[in-house]
Amino acid sequence: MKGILFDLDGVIADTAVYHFSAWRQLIKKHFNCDLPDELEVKTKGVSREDSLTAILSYLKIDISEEEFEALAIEKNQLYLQSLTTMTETDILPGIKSLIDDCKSKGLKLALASASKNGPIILDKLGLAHVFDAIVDPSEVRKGKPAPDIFLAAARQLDLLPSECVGLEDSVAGITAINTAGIVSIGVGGPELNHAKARFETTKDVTLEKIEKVFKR
Ligand code: B16
Ligand code: MG
Repeated sequence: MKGILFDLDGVIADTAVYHFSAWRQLIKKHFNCDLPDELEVKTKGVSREDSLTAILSYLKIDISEEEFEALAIEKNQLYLQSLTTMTETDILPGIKSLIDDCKSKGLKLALASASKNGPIILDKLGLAHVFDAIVDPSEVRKGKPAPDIFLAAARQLDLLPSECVGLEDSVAGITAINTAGIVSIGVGGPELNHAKARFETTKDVTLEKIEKVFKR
């Protein structure tokens, strides 16, 4: 094991809830509809545009390309508003020590997030300097659940997929890691049972446990 590929929202920071709450506000304002909880799983790890497509298709709403673009921009503005008070204290429990342990063992670290806001968030969390590679999701051909972003992360670290482990909180993300031929570790509920190993919370994920899963 030579590299760890981190997802951001839901693994490094608890931003998944802000994403869905921004979608909820937006859809309420424009269409006066309430989004059910089960739609959150479908938007986790999925790009802004793919999330909006999934939401509109669930609501059976058809809009023009211009309206689609305007909604995506407005959603991002709402999301960014919820990040204004974000600081280092918003790093999820156990993640800072996991990163420190990886660094002291000489492991390479990459960020494989679908979020175009990744660099802003890492900056707010004081983690901008930590990663050896940060994949730009707009440079990747297909988003999660396609394997592209994790393959790009391994490539940018100069590693083979088989030398890496990927950490994810989303169904789409675990599928992406598995399809890339990378050892997957899920952080979250039983919807992530397709991961090689799964932990309920970030607190439970230590380097020692990751090493054990990799050797299994
Ligand atoms: P943005 P991750 C993903 O981040 C989120 O899970 C997903 O809900 C969001 O739609 C996507 O980023 C795009 O984010 O609108 O900020 O570009 O989990 O892959 O780190
Ligand atoms: Mg995530």
